[in-house]
Amino acid sequence: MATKATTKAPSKATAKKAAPRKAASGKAKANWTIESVAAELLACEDERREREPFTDEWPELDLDTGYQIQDLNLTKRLERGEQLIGVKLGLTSRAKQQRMGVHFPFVAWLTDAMILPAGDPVPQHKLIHPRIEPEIVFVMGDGLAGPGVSCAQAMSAVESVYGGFEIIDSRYHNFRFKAGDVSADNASSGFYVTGPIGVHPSSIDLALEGVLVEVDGQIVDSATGAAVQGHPGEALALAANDLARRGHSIEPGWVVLTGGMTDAVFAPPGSSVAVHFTNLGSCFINGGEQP
Ligand code: 0L1
Ligand code: MG
Repeated sequence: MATKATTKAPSKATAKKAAPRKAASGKAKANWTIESVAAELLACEDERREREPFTDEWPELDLDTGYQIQDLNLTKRLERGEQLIGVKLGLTSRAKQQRMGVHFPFVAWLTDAMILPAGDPVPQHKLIHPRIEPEIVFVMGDGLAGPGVSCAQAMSAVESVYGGFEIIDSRYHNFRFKAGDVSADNASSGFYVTGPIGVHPSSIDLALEGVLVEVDGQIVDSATGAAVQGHPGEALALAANDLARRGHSIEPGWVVLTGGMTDAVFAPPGSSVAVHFTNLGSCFINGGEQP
């Protein structure tokens, strides 16, 4: 499928300045801007430091302003040598939406710094409070450019499908955030692991693909692919259409994480987590060591 939009790091010139904000009491609060929130979020990530959500002080920080912050930090990630390799969706399942209190899906960036080789432990020394969630992962054969992309069109651009998991890590205390906070925070990005079996999309019914989540030998959650927007291909179409609104498209070769199928589980040092898919194999991870 032809790619209509280009994928480029967004220009800083597009970033709006935020007006000074006042608390309900009328007292002026911190004067956050797109630039200062972006810098603070990257600093929190680099320093393994959590903070309270910006919307406590900047209630107008909405999804689209969060996207501008996310885009600015993508530019900074690329400037420091990371490669853009794809996108990830957040909150595509009801389980995740209910748990996080944000009731619509959104899109964030994946760079090569977020790849964790299968078999590595949770890199606790780089993370604040990691949680693990199972995901259906696509590798794109063709590009995909919205608007108006359907699930069937999206699936025809997929080269292979994997099971896998994401290690999310919010920069917000207790994962407490609103839509603007979490989109700014690149949808709590941390790391992801791709499972051992890749299949052509025509050879699997993804809506029926099951997953069991095991923590320390106990099955704690389960879902099927239908938990993700009815079909993970719907999430892929949603990503293409949402990115088109932002002037971007999905590129051939990109990885797309379609969103946590279940609520995420904690992965503290010493724990062990596995996700078992019906047809896409199992992935295991050790919680690693206290940093
Ligand atoms: O911290 C979060 O749960 C927000 C990111 C959601 C990621 C996902 O749904 O896959
Ligand atoms: Mg996820």
